[in-house]
Amino acid sequence: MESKKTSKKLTTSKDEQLEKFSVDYTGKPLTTRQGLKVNDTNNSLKAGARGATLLEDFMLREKIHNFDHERIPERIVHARGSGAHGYFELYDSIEEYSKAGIFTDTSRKTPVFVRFSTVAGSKGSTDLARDVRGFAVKFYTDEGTWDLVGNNMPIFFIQDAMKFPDLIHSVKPEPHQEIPQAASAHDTFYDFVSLTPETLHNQIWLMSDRAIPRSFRMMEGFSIHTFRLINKEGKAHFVKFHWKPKLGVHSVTWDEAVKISGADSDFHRRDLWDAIEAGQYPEWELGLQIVPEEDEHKYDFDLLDPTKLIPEEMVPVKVVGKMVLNRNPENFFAETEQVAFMPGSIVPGIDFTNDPLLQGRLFSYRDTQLSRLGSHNFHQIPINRPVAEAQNNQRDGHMQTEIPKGRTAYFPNSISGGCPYLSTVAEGGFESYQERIDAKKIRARSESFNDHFSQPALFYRSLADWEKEHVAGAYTFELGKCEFKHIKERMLYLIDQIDSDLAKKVATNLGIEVPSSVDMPLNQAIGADANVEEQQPGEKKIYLDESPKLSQANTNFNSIATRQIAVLVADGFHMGIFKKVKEELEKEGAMVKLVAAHGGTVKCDKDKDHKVDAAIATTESVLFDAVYIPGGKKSIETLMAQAKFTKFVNEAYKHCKAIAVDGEAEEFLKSTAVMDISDDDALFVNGKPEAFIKAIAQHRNWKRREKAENIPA
Ligand code: HDD
Repeated sequence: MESKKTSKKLTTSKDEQLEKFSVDYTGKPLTTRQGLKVNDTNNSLKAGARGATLLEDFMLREKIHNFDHERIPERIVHARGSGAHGYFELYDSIEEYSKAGIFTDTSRKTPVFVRFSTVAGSKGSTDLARDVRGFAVKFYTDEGTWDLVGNNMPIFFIQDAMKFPDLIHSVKPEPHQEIPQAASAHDTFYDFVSLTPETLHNQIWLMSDRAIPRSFRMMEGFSIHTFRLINKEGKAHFVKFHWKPKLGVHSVTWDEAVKISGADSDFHRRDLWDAIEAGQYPEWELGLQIVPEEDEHKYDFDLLDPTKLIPEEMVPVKVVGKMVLNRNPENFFAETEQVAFMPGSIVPGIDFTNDPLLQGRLFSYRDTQLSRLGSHNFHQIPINRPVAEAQNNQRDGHMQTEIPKGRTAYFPNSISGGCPYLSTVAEGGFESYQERIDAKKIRARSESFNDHFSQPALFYRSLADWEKEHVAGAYTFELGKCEFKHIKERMLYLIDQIDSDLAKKVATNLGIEVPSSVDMPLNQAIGADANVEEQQPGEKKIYLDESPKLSQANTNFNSIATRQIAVLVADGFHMGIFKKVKEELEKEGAMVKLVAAHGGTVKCDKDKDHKVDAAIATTESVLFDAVYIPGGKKSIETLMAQAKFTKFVNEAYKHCKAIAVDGEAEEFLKSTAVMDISDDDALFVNGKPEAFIKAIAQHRNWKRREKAENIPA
């Protein structure tokens, strides 16, 4: 018999539901799938010890049969992902906007399951690819499941779902050789992008640091689409949803991303898991940008156009609640792999708009689960079960695991007393928003979707200098990987429309000129009979000089919680000051890790053993946020004798991280490539822990970047 598992703290109704399906084999005998006890699972049944294997061997057949079918198709996009359980709490009712229980009942703790992902790579690809990150939240509400399936960037590449297969085919590995994996830096992607100017806004975000987050816990999330909130009176407001991470929005540099991919390609997955195991639960606040229906046409862009954001300076984000992730899945496949998100899952009080990208998504997600999970009964898989009661007359099919009682499976019926019965709107029955529609059936794009340059330009203008440099570097890398000159030129032509300096910089790096005109067969991107002249992007509009909220330079820099601090030590390290530094760092929630010349334990100057977290041979500085080196003559001599410690410090310096040293470690620091110890806000020799902590919270000292850039690490 399988026993129930009770080791984890169950905090929500979904946790309790899942617990009923959890099994724990501790202390149990091995059996076949039929419950038969097994006495040998190492040898097949044979005619003699060396003889042929017998067909009779049902145990062999069962074991191999199961193995043969273990894999399911990975997601066509967002295949690589990591999930966690948690809950959502509302601060104050917003019943004036929405009647949804989740937005009116402050006493609720609504269970959530969240899956973060990259988009292009396969299931086993690196976490640190330059890519958009998926941010999908399943709310198990009392009125049914609501899936908010967003990304970490507030806009999307295309305006119509019809183009999604083309977009994805262009970014996925090229079909003839299946190269490159988890990378947009190749010809087919830029061929498509450069022929499809609507992609430029998301494209420039992809070139920014948002595409290489420090952690899933340090990313924003966005619904992208404008949705509707509906109140009890049936009045609607447009809404865009935002997730704001408590830890701020932070990224790694491209050089780190490349190196992390080798040092720990599970970096983001591990980071999420470890933070939750350590009780450092990641938190986001949910914010709403609300626009009255009357203001639908007030803006210089169309609210239904998913390639446009509403600058927060124009419509502020109203924070309404918070989400906490407090439990890791018990089993990756059962939960994170089998979870099925569908933007079509909504609840009364929330409704769709006519955003043509959203409309197409409403079909795609349900459809894809069938090929991924194999049966339309995928909603019965424990992670996909609603917490709200679910009953209807949809029946049978592969893997039906429920036993519906009774004689009827149709509606209306009298035999079952009309059950399951209908609910009035007042009782919670869902009613679609009664939007007036009076239009011709037409296969076309609205002219109000035409402006493809104003918002990428606003984004670029709003970035700090160091962020702009990163964008130029990213374009250089990505276009540098393209083979076709005409594709690079078409991209440069389009970048030039966004910002001429940026285009010039990238062109110089590529060793080509920014062209003044290019062959742009726009009716490929619009429609064979489209009037291309009319569809040309018009003048760039400046409806805001800058949107500071778009820059990571203006995020939270108030915490070092969960930051990984490497302490470089060898036998004889000085325990005195280190103890104080460690206490101070840990008090602020940082994770202090001893990186030593060898594994096992290392002795301090008090002759005490300290557990080593990582031997230098097994780790890299790119996996840490800051470095501390305590003094101790013998320890420092050992560190200085091993080149990898010097490389560790050089790289931390190159990546503009905080470094603090005490005592004899100053000598070590001077022997590295670190420059101008006195003139750096994030370098400390015999300094105060408080100053070190402040510098770590700043994430990076970008002022150092010019000096650090040329360090050959
Ligand atoms: Fe999508 C998965 C986000 C447009 C079709 N999408 C998927 C996931 C995320 C997004 C986060 C992973 C969910 C998970 O963790 O299981 N997708 C977006 C966003 C979009 C978007 C924010 C635009 C605003 N997607 C989009 C379009 C289509 C799809 C236009 C198709 C017409 N997306 C899919 C899919 C996936 C998917 C093929 C793959 C696996 C799955 O659905 O469950 O159906």
